[in-house]
Amino acid sequence: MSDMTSPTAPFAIDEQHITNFREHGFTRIPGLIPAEEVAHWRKIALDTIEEDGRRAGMGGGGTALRTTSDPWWKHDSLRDLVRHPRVGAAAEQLAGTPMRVWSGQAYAKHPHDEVPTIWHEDLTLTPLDSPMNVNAWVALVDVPVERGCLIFLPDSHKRPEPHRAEMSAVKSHATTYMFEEWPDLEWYPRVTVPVRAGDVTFHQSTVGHASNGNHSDGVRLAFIISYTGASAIYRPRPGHARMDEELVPGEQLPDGRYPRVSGLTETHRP
Ligand SMILES: O=C(O)CCC(=O)C(=O)O
Repeated sequence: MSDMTSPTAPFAIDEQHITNFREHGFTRIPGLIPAEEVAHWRKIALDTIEEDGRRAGMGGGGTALRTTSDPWWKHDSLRDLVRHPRVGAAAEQLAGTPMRVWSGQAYAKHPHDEVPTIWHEDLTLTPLDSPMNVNAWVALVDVPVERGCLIFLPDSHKRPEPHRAEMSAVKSHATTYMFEEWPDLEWYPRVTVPVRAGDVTFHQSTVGHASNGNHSDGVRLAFIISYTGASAIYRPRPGHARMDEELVPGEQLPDGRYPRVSGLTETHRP
């Protein structure tokens, strides 16, 4: 580990991860969550999806993902994972700017649910103006290639602007919109990132990514935490669903529901 890069961070990530993330748009941090914590969160995530499960939308695209119907703040069980200080600190150090939590959700792909997650970038789906948005994909089980780990397009965040497509494009041709918007991306090398339980991958919202279906006998279980800049402005575009009635277009996000990473504390240990 290198020196602390933020006075509020409980630890510091290796410089190599910062370089990977900024150069290529993503990185994998092995073992960020210890095994006993992973077991605790795995049970909570599975139970919560079981109680409140629905099929994930992904802007109209086909996907086998199951997630919770309600946002994370309505699930006491998920709140501490969304506010995980070490994952937040890593996201902030990678981004190199103060960040806050935007969302967090458990996602399961059940055994032999073989529908892939479409090629997409997250920015188009995000109703925020922020110079940086980061997704942390927390592996709660081992996810080898055949279980549907993430596949990234390295360097795709460096493509020419505009980086955001219209939501109407995602809704009308979800499975092909990304390569129609940015045809060069279809010919970029693709990097498949198998992960062990407790590993976390981080990617920028402008990076193209997808995942295959689950061709294995075990569930693929992950918790995805989305972070945005601490000064992000809520700016929904046509086609964005309204998730939170309290948000005011054109204004910053309230600290209570969307906590700043600098305010996250270690309260959740099992
Ligand atoms: O888990 C998946 O298949 C997709 C995840 C994803 O799109 C993301 O983390 O941004």
